[in-house]
Amino acid sequence: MPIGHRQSVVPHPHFVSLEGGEGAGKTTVLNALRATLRERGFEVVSTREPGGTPLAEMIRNLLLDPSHEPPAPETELLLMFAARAQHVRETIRPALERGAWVISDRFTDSSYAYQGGGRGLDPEFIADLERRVVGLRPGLTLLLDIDVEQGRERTRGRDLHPDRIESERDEFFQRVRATYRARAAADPQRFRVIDASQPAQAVADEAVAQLRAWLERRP
Ligand code: Z5A
Repeated sequence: MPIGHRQSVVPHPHFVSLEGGEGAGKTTVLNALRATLRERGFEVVSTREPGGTPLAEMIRNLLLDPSHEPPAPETELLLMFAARAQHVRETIRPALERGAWVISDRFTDSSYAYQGGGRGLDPEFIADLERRVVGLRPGLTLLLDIDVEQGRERTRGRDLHPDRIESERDEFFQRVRATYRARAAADPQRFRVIDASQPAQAVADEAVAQLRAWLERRP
């Protein structure tokens, strides 16, 4: 089959993604999930998007750098998928094929939320790229859902120099959040929505409980 011809997106049970807006607390949750899987003796690869390989991290720097002219929405989307293609081929697929678990801080749902919902790009265009370039989706996606203002308040002290996407206005992030919630509602088999306004420990505990339930269903 020619490269890029792939027409399906296949879920993998050992692939977990974390999604959510700014300040949702993905870092704490990722650490808790990784510890839970390691306690059970699994190899775990934790990674992030955009990024996860040296080349994809370079694309990340390009994407988040506020010093050049703003990319066109299509440029932003295609760079996200360029990084993802590399990430899937170099990091995620090899890990899954050798039997490891993969936890990714963001994956393709971020493109639907930010470039689709936020920038207004056609979700069918994104779905086509997802089929042709990625061909893989997580078995389990935890959406850390939080009010935009509350999430931004958490990162305000940290972000003295906000990156290009962090500098967007609240309305952009409202559209991102609405898109995430709509995607979760449309695919309850894969998504678990966690109230990320709770204290960090409560959010992590709920995420670990969801992972344990997933492990029981899919050893
Ligand atoms: N992006 C895209 O547009 N399209 C795509 O396809 C992909 C990504 C893959 C990535 O940058 C940017 O790229 C992102 C989406 C876009 N843009 N934005 N905005 P990133 O990875 O650097 O950005 P991020 O994922 O939003 O990182 P973040 O703001 O750091 O969010 P987080 O990882 O969920 O938060 P955190 O670091 O775990 O916590 C943030 C702060 O809140 C920290 O000080 C914590 O101590 C605090 N915190 C966390 N949880 C709590 C609770 N529960 N209570 C109180 N305080 C808390």
